[in-house]
Amino acid sequence: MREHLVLCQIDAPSGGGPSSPSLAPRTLASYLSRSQLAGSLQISVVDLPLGRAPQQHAEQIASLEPDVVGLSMYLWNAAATRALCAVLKEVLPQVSVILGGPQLWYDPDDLARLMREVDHSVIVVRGEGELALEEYLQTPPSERPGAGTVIEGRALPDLAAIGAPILSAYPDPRPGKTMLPIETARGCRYRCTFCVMNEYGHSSRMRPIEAVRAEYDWARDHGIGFILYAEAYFNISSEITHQRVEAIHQTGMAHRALHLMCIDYFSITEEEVRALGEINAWFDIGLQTINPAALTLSKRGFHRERLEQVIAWTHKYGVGAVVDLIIGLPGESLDDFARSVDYVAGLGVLFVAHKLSVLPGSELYTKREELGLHYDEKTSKILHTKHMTASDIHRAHRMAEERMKRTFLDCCRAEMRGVTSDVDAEKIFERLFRGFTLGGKDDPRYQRLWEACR
Ligand code: B12
Ligand SMILES: C[S@@+](CC[C@H](N)C(=O)[O-])C[C@H]1O[C@@H](n2cnc3c(N)ncnc32)[C@H](O)[C@@H]1O
Ligand code: SF4
Repeated sequence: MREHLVLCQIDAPSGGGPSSPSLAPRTLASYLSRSQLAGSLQISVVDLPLGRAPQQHAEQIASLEPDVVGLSMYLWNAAATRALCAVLKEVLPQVSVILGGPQLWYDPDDLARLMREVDHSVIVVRGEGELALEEYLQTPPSERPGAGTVIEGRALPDLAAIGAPILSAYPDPRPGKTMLPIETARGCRYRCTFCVMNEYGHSSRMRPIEAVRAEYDWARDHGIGFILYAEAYFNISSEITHQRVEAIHQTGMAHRALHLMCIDYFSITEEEVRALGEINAWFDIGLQTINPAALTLSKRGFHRERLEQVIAWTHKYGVGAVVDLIIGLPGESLDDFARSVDYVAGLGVLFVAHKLSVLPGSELYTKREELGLHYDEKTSKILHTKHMTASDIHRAHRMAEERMKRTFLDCCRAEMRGVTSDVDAEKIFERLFRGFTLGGKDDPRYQRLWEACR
C-alpha cells in the first residue's frame, strides 16, 4: 500500500491584498513526485486558512487519512502551527508529524522550548527539506527517526529536480486575487545580518528556465495577475535577467501580470531596467537605512548616486518602485530613522517601513543579547533596542506611515498631472496602489486614498 504524505501550510495574512498559494509544500510535493519514491507515495497538498481553529485544521488533515504529515512553519504561522501540532498529537497519535520552514532555524535553547511545547511529538527538519524528506520516507517506517529528533537538511544541488511546483498541486486561483510566488533561484551573495536568505548559500542556484516557463503558462491560463519572485533579487546577472524577460514575453505574461521583484540596485544596468519596463515590473529596492552605524551592523552598503540613478531609470522606463526601510535596526536612533525617512520621501518613489523581525537563523538573532535587541517572542518584531525605546519604535512606525501616505499621494498626483481621463487616472492609481501595499480595490484604504488624490 502506498504511504500517504499530507503537506500543509497555514496561510500568510494577505492584508487586503491578493492571497498567495503556499510554495514550500508544493515544492516538496513536486520534488518527491519526480523522485524514486513516486510509485510508493501518495502526496496531498493542503492550504490551511489562517485564523481557523486548530481542531478544524486537524479534522481536515485527518479526513485525508495520512501516514505522515508535513507542516511548513513561518514567522506568520508559527503560533498557529504549534497549536496545530498539539491537536494533531491527540487526533492522529499514530501519525508522524514533520515540521520544516525558515522559522525553525532556532538556536538549541529555542528549539528545545519548541519541542517541550509540542510535547516532543514532532520531528524537525532545519534547512532545505527536499533531500531530508526523501531520505526519511525512503527509510522503512520501523527504522525512521522518532518524534523529538532534529534532522539537518542539506542544500539541493540542482534545482531542476524541483520541476514546476505549481503544477504539482493546483490552487483554486481567483483571477486578480491570487498572487503566484515563483522561486527561480536560491541563495544570496550578500550577508545582511537581519536576513536569513544567506542560509540557502552564498551563490545563486538557478531553476532551469523551461520549468519556470511552465509556471508562466499555468499563470496565463488561470488569469493570474500578480507574480511574486521569491528569490533574493531578480537581476542575478544581466544575462539571466534578459533570458527571463524573454520567457515572460514568449508566454504572454508581459502585460497580463504585475511582476513583483526584489532587485539589486548596485548591479542593475539601464538596459535591464528598460527591458523590465516592458514586462510590467515592480521593483522592491532594499535600502533599509542610510545611517552609517546601522548599515555597518546590518552588513549593508549604501550607494547614493547609484540608487538615485536606478530610480531615474525606473521613471524613464515606466517601472514602478518601492524602497524598503527597516525600523529598529541596531545602531539607529529615532532621529537617525527620521533622516532615512526624509531621504526616501524625497526620492519620488513609494516606500515602506517594516519593524525589524529578529529572525531565527539571522546573525542579529544570534547576537541579539550582545546588541540589546528586545523583541516580542510571539511575532519576532522588535520592541526596543539600545538606541530606541518602545515609544521611539512606535513613533517611528507612525511617522513612516504618515510620510508613506503623503509620498503615495504625491506620486499619484505627479503621475496624473496632465491626465484628463478618469479611466487613465484610475489605472495609474491602481498600479501605484498595488505596488504600495499589494492590495486591491477591496482594501478599505483604496477608496480613501483615491478620493484624496483626485
Ligand atoms: C513568498 C514569501 C512571502 C509571502 C507568503 C506567501 C505564502 N503563502 O507563503 C508574503 C508576501 C505574504 C510574505 C510576507 C512576509 N514575509 Co516572506 N517570504 C516569502 C519568500 C519570498 C518565499 C517563501 C517560499 O515559499 N520560498 C520557497 C520555499 C520552497 O522555500 P522555503 O520556504 O525556505 O522552504 C524550504 C525549507 O524551509 C523547507 N521546508 C519548508 N516547509 C517544510 C515542511 C517540511 C515538512 C519540511 C521537511 C521542510 C520544509 O524545505 C523547503 C524546500 O527546501 C521568502 C524568501 C524565500 N526565498 O524563501 C520570504 C520569507 C519567508 N518571508 C519573510 C518575512 C520576514 C516576511 C514578512 C514578515 C516581511 C515583512 N517585513 O513584513 C512578511 C510576513 C507576513 C505577515 N504579514 O505576517 C522571511 C521569513 C522568516 C521566517 N522565519 O518566517 C523570509 C525567509 C525572507 C527573509 N527576510 O529572510 N512572504
Ligand atoms: C526578502 S527581502 C529581500 C530584499 C532584497 N534582497 C534586498 O536586500 O534588497 C525584502 C525586504 O524585506 C525586509 N526584510 C528582510 N528581512 C527583514 C527583517 N528581518 N525584518 C524586517 N524586514 C525585513 C527588507 O526591508 C527587505 O528589503
Ligand atoms: S536582505 Fe536581500 S541582499 Fe540581504 S541577504 Fe537578504 S536577500 Fe540577500
